[in-house]
Amino acid sequence: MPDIPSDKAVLVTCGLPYANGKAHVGHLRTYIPADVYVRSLKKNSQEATFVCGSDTHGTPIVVNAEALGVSPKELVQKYHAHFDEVFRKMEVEFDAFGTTDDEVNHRRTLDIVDRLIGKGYVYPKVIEIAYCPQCDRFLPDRYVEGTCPHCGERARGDECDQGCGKHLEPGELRDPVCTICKGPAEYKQQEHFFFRLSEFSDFLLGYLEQLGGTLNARNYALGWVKQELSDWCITRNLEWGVRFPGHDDLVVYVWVDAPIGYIAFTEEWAQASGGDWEMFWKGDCPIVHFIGGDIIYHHCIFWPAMLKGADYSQPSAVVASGMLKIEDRTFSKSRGYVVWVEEDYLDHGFHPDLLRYYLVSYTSHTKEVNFSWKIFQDKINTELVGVLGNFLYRNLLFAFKNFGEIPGGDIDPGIMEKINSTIGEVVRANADYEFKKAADTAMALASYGNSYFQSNEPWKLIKEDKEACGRVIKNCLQLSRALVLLFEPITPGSMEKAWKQIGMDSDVHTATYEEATVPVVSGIKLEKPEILFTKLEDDKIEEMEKISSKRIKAAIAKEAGIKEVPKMEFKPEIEYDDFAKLDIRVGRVVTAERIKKSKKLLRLEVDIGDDSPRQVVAGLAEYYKPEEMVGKTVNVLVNLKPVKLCGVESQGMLLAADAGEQVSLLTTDEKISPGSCVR
Ligand code: B3M
Ligand code: ZN
Repeated sequence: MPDIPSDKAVLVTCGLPYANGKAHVGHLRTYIPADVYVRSLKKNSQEATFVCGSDTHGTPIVVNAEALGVSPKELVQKYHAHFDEVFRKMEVEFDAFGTTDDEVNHRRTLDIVDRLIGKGYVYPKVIEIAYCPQCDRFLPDRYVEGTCPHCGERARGDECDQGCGKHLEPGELRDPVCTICKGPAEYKQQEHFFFRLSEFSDFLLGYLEQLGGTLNARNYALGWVKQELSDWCITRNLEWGVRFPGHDDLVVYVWVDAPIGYIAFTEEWAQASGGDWEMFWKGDCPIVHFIGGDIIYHHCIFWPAMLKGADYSQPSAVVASGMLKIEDRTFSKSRGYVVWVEEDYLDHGFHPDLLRYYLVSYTSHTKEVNFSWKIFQDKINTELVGVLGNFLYRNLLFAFKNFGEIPGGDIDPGIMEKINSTIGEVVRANADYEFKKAADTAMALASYGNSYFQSNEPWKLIKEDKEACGRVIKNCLQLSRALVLLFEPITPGSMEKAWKQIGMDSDVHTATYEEATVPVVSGIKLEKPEILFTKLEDDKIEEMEKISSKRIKAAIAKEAGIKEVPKMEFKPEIEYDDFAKLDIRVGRVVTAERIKKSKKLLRLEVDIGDDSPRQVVAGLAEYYKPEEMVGKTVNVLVNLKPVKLCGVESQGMLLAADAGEQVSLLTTDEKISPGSCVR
């Protein structure tokens, strides 16, 4: 049973991207299905408004801006423009894409906070706030790290991101450390303001029971509400953000003004379009939030309680997507398991429709998508190219070549019935947020089209009975029309082309499903069709896999503190005899000291199993302290002609691995006596 009435205008939102970094495929895991959902609502003649915007406040942005030496305003403007452009390129069409730093959002946030204060839902409380004596500053959220009090894992000030995922209140974190100077932090008392979330348990229990959307959201939230709900601290010591009323040293916590952005962006849409924002936020028109599965608590507990407390309407449905894996590994920017939308996808010439189709049809919306270039290639080539593209191209090309226009004849009632039943199934699947099922159902109609074309053998019929052949092709064109309308929500750009190819000059993006069963008009001229989806070749995919594995290698090296080796040409081949001339021995460093006039050189005495230690000068002073060298097992080329370096004679050469900025001594993997030969 769809949880959204089909006779009311719907407001659809997407979780706001942090304006703090580039768009990656993980972001699209939520945005593409939401865009497909809005397009399919409109296709089903339902009014839908789609708003989103950049989340511009909060400590991650302030910390990042400080690190980059720019203002938070500059940082968020850069990434807001970036997301706006990426969404356009990926055909995600919002009716408004604002920022939470827009004046409208400041105003709306103050209205809501003032209402909550006025109704006694906000109270002051002196709490322990992490403070850094070295930096002489308070440490909200991402400015402090430590141990999670619930699970003992490393955690950030406001969430245990490495462990149990719980939201952490200020002061909860154990062993606080300042993330700026890495020094130990302490807790200092300070007055902050709390929202009485605990007073909304009964309301939330009733609200969640009737909440629409995906079960993962409702059940996760119900689980929380059935436990003890604690009040939320809704203020932070930051300069950047929405000022807390009457306190110039405090701003509201980012999870207060971020969701209020949904309302502000609806207002911005209304201002621009003459629409009515209050029919959603003060009225009974449904609101559907699309979010990532990691922010259910905020959207199903904190946000509806805040709206209820401030006498605003609450969301009708929360649709929480599964997360994304890259090549079966957990998505991780720091470990290189990331695919950037622009530099890894669009900049390599991939059409947005391919990724849209992959993300929507890979698995059920609440399950995890694994992005793998090989699977991507296979899915596109088998389904978009092999089934949909193949049917559209072959029947249009046959019609163009043999008739030049839409032929005469009747549409079989069976074909119309097939189209109608398919559309009914697709509408129901989308209403249940089952976008994979909707895509597969539409693709099944394309397979039906291929079998219909194949079984009627128009290439023979054209020779025997051109009229009968024309009827078959007209039915294929009717199926094509339905398919273009069914796939417009998923692959809008390609279907815009296909709509013209079947002789339509109207706008496919505003056409509705009803038009799928309006008979195609005989006599309409057809142009030579172009291929809509081209096969992804192996060498292209191998090129993308190389980019991914190079990034992962670099990330692993970086995480292990190993510098990447600059590309160095290999030397020409030698004979074994050339190598045999080298006399390399194991040595143990006996003494080590810096050479006065040099920044780079160390003077060493190395025991190489000879009567007395050998004096060796080594360019290691930038990588090893003298005291670190004493006792080390090293490898020494002992038959190199002696040479004077900075006036000190070197009677041999230490062997070390050189990776540009990093140098590491060659040693042996177990104790072995000095003088042992290296072969
Ligand atoms: N900016 C992004 C996240 O935590 C956060 C969402 C806000 S939605 C109001 O996924
Ligand atoms: Zn500090």
